[in-house]
Amino acid sequence: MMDQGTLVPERALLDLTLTSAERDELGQVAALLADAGRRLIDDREWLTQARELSCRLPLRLREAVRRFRHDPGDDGVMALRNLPVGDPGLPATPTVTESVERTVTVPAAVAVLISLYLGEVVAFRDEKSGALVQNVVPVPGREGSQSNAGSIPLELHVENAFHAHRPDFVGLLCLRNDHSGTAGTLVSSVRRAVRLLPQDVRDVLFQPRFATEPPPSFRAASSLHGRGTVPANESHAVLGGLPDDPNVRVDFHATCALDDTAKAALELLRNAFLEVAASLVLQPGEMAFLDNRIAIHGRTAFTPRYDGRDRWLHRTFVHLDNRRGLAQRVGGGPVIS
Ligand SMILES: O=C(O)CCC(=O)C(=O)O
Ligand SMILES: [Fe+2]
Repeated sequence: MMDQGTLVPERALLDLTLTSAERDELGQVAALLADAGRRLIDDREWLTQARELSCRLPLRLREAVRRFRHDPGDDGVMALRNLPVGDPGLPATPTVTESVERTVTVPAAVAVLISLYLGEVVAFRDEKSGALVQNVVPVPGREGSQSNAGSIPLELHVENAFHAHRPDFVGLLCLRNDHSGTAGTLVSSVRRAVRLLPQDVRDVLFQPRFATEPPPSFRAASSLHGRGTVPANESHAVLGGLPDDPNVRVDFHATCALDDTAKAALELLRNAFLEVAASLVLQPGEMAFLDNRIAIHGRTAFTPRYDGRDRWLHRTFVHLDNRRGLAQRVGGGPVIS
């Protein structure tokens, strides 16, 4: 596995550390939005205002986002640093399951503003109650879960790989890291991994010889509501598009191969991803965007203390196309059913 140092030189173009003047500029726009009439984040009028205000982000930030949207680089990751987020002033890290951020805060406004400059924020009705800003926090009793509530290593996955309208990008904004400051989002990219695979293995991965289950969060939600909301588990290919620069659709916890040859190919793909993976250790005030078509992600293990100061990320999902999956959007809005 590469260490973080290996990642740095090649990443220079896609990463941005705000100057203190830019941090203040962004803080002012976020504060304006956080004060906007005490609305809820999921309120359509608030989102409209957030979309307008996203055009007032610092110029270099807009340039970085535009560059990343055009070409997410070999890693499919953009890291933004020195955002106006972090202690002092944060409440205790939430500890409840399905935690989301409904009321407008400066960190939530920062996450939404940047996400809305990248594209359209979306969420899934059956995951974390369809909230547009979700909390990634360790939950007591869920340590061993293969979800973002856990604290054991989380398997590499494309976000919501089972879903036809899975996000194009995932945003992760760090409010607090774990106590040791070492918990990392493991990131890897198909652009790097595919180069390690022989042609016959790639050929198998390009064929519909795989199926992917919904994650535990979706399953819980659908049984809760007694709805058949989860799309049929159709067989699909793991790689798609251009042979030498494919998109990827896999979750190494939830995707299974439908025959032995496919199983062997999937294992080789996992090994290739692990070989080129890097741990992106987000510290408070840092936000990563992952291109969910190219990059896959997981998380290293950490030890939660449940003392109000545990690791806390805000998560957003972004689509590039506001008409994608429109027929499945609740009231034509950002929540996908
Ligand atoms: O905790 C992390 O760094 C990532 C967790 C994750 O996969 C997610 O929230 O989608
Ligand atoms: Fe994830």
